[in-house]
Amino acid sequence: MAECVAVLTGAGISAESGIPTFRGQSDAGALWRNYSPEQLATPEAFERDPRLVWEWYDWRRGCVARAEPNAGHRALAEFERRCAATGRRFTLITQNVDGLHDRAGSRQVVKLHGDLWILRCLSCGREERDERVPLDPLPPRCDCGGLQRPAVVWFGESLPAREWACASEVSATARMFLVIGTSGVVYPAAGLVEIARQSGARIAVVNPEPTPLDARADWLFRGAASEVLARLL
Ligand code: BJW
Ligand code: ZN
Repeated sequence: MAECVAVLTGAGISAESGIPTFRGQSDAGALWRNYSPEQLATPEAFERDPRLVWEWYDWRRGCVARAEPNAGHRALAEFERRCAATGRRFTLITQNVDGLHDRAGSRQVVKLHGDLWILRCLSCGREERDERVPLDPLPPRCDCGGLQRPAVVWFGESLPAREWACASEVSATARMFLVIGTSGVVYPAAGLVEIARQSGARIAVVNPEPTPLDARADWLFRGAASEVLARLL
């Protein structure tokens, strides 16, 4: 079977594109209007105040629309091309919803937490891609009149079944598992590292800060994703 390389990315890989992380070094950096992600990224918050939650997403969509993929995203796309050229299987598992891996040219991208640019109707379930920035009106509505939500995964919600199955399978078969720019505190995504390790993968962690996943690492690269990945390439 082809040698398999898997990568798990988090918000840190997009930090150098100017997109705020969820749990910044200083708490203030991760807050939006004094709300933490744990207060906004929940179905309960959306039920309580859909407009408030949508204002947060609309602001983030604006940040992402103005951003460009950085050298870290591009290095992973190049890594994928090199794996393809040498007969290795490469899968990029991301917790990010910003779409910057796609824009950098990555092909095999498994989006565990959904997509910021897709809206899902709460009444008829229809999903549509909508790249307008800003969205008007807020909250947006489907053609059927139903309230739309961002097609992302909030706390307490299950991850999309197909993506989760693919990510677990890839993690269990990887020889090499790279963990880049994630605080490693959100499950089940963080648990993929343990799945990979128990299946015999060598683990490399890339992060300027310590994380709970460091204890599982065979190699620890303390630094920004763009610099470390450029060196690794
Ligand atoms: C750089 C850098 C640079 C900076 N270069 N690096 C087991 C134990 C405890 C709790 C649970 C558990 N299992 C499940 C749970 C509950 C919960 C959970 O994990 N809670 C914990 C937080 C306590 N999980 C869930 O609810 C999940 N669902 C689930 O389990 O379903 C089953 C179930 C159903 C019903 C009941 C119970 C269970 C769903 C989780 C969904 C997470 N959703 C979000 C929002 C997505 C949409 C959106 O974007 O708005 O996903 S929350 C947010 O956190 C987002 C991220 O993908 C996710 C992870 O964050 P990430 O990417 O790691 O970012 P940061 O900011 O935390 O870290 C950035 C890192 O980058 C830092 O380390 C920096 O140092 C680093 N960095 N610059 C490299 N230049
Ligand atoms: Zn609808």
